[in-house]
Amino acid sequence: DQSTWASIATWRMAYEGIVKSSSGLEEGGQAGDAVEALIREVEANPDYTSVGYGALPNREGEMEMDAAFMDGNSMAMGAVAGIQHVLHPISVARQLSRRHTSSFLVGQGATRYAQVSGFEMRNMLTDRARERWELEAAKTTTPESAGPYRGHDTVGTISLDAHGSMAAGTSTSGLFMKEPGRVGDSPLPGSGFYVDSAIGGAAATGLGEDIMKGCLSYRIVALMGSGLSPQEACDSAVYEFDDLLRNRYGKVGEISMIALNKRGEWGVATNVEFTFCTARKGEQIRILMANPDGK
Ligand code: SD4
Repeated sequence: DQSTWASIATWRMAYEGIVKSSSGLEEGGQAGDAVEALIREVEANPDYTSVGYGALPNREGEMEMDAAFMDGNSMAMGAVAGIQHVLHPISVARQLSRRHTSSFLVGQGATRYAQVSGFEMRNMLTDRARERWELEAAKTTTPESAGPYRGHDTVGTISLDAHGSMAAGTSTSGLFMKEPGRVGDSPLPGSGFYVDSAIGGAAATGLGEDIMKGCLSYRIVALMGSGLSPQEACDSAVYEFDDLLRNRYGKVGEISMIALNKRGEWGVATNVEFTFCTARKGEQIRILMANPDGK
């Protein structure tokens, strides 16, 4: 059914964004616009303490954000890593995706690009974020002790529009108390996200260092391309890679994956417990919980 539209996104924090972007999809809007609108909603909300304004800073008390955007028709991809003082990293990533070269910028170069391109600049550190950093800074002494602070998550989303086009995006401030310059999976195509309108898309949340070892978003899209359902592809990618890392590396961090195919069917798998949001034409927008046992 070419007129089907659908979206899936990580975490409860995506709910308001999924409501907003669904009304655009309902009216015939584009998947890329839905992805950007959803993520902007999360980035602007200081109550969501892991993405955008009011998120949690690195070890030195500075906010460094990662974000990416991909268009599943043209395969155009843009990303930023370690960008600072920019309210909407997703919009910078999307604008970069329209370039053929220099479409993935890091650090000062990314920040400078956003500034000269007229993106809204802001001090992203709220008083509440600074207070939490001060408390944590008193305890954290080495980069190795910076772990995935609970509730410190990435917004990742995949949308299918009524015209059959798909897009994906991510945005995060990465791990709380991360080492300055640390980049997670979220801006890396194939790891934090991937989408191909002819097949479907996937996105990740969890410990980026482990997600990127398995290129899990690409793996899920490839498995869907070889005929697996989104649920089968997510189960296969997450559980097999979780086993592989446990056996060969000795440990594994949190890994949660979402997927959506070109028919609007979705899947999700996790090695911890996590929530996600879904929207599909003709159905109610839902917040759902997944757990390591699969259902
Ligand atoms: C990262 N994957 O930077 C992100 C953080 C995250 O749940 O999603 N945490 O590694």
